[in-house]
Amino acid sequence: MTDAPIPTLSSLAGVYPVGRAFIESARWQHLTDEFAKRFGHPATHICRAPGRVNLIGEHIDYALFGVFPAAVDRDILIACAPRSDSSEIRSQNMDESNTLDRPSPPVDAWFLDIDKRSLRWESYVKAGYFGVLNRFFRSSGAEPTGINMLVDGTVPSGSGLSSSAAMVVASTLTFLTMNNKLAQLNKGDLVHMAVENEKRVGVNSGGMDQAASILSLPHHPLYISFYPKLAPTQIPLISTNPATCFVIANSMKVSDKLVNAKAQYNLRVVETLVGARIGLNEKITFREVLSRWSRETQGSDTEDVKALEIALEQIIPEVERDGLTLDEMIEATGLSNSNFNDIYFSWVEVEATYFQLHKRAKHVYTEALRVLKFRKHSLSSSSEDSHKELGRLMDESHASCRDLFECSCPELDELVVLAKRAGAWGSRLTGAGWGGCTVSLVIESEVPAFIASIRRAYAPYEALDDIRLQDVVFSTKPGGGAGGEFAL
Ligand code: NG1
Ligand code: MG
Repeated sequence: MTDAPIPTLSSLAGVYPVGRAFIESARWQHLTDEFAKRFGHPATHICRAPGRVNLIGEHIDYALFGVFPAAVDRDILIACAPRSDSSEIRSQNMDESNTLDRPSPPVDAWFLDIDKRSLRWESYVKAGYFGVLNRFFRSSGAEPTGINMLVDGTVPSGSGLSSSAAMVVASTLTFLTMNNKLAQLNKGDLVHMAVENEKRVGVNSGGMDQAASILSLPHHPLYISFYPKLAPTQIPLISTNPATCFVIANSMKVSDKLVNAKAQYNLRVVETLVGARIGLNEKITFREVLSRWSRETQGSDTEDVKALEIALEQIIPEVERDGLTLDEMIEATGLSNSNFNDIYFSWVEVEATYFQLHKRAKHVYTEALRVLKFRKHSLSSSSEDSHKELGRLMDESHASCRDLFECSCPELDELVVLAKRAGAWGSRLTGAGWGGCTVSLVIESEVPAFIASIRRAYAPYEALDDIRLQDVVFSTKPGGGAGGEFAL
């Protein structure tokens, strides 16, 4: 794995003085025109951050195992300019139904009222603002600049393509740029900041989405490991014969992670953390368990296919396979009720009758193994056998998400079956699940037939016209991260 120095943020080309020749797309032009119309003066910058599709490695970033996402070309753009008259923030959205045009609360209140119970775009803007205020203004007493901003997004929300991370990254970049703080950070700092910022909105996520949105390069999926520290490796796409691409299909079931976090995402974070400590009696993640185990048995800390294969036999916690009640789970950890509550429930709300430590652990280790195999095959060859193997790993990943991690839903399962029937090498849910999108590996020349076949068979697509259909099923190749393709 390369561990190259991370470039400074000032070289980050996601932040562009408006008027530069490369801002040529109609959308960018329309956004800047609209900004001038609404605020009565031109925008000075546009900050851009893309969504991402996760190719494989689901729900293992917060267990600190490596994942394999790629940025997509759908993104969030924020046109912005400083205000000369006050330190107010005014933020509007090109989508009129999404307008928030209220002054921000006074900065000294240190309270940017984020409503954690509903999915609202401005919460992510506020989360970005909070992080920048906290880091640069809280103790210095300096006054942040007022900002007008206009947001335009093409990443569908609640679809597993990380519109939330794109929004947090774009907003964090906006506040950094407007306050002249970019040069003080590098891209790694920005990833960490965006991860912390997004947690303020109420989901205790790992770092995959923000890292993919910031660190991706065009034509390169990203292998990201999180242990012992964040380490991105951009994997060049090899040209394959036949040429393949990824097709994203939106199930049109919105996955409302904030509303359901207690019984879904945050619950899984707790189950995987508690599962990791069984038998060890300390707060630890599954990746660290592997590390300790491999040091003890093999003399060094390895995360490779062999180590994971052996680990699978030996370190999945032996706990009740049908799940544990809360009391049983606490007993299995050896902690007192109050210690358990302090460590695992003080920062998160969860709700469950049974906690499934065994199934979740099995998913995490098998998925981590699949990521390593996927990485190996995506690098090694362009043969048809390789495609088959990548597809098979994607299929297995979906089955594991469905049966062991229980983060799928009937709509996603149906789309996966239809994709396989339509000829995909492999197909799986992408992102947190419980709704949102699938991703399928498809031969490029077969994409139109593939999409037509899914359209005929998937009932929610029946009523869609051609234009609307392109919004919900489309092929994609790995795109550039927050501005990376426009290097200055
Ligand atoms: P989505 O829901 O697709 O944004 C979430 C987490 C990721 C990762 C995936 C599951 C956030 C911001 N992101 O992604 O970190 O854990 O689920 O693999 O919550
Ligand atoms: Mg998200």
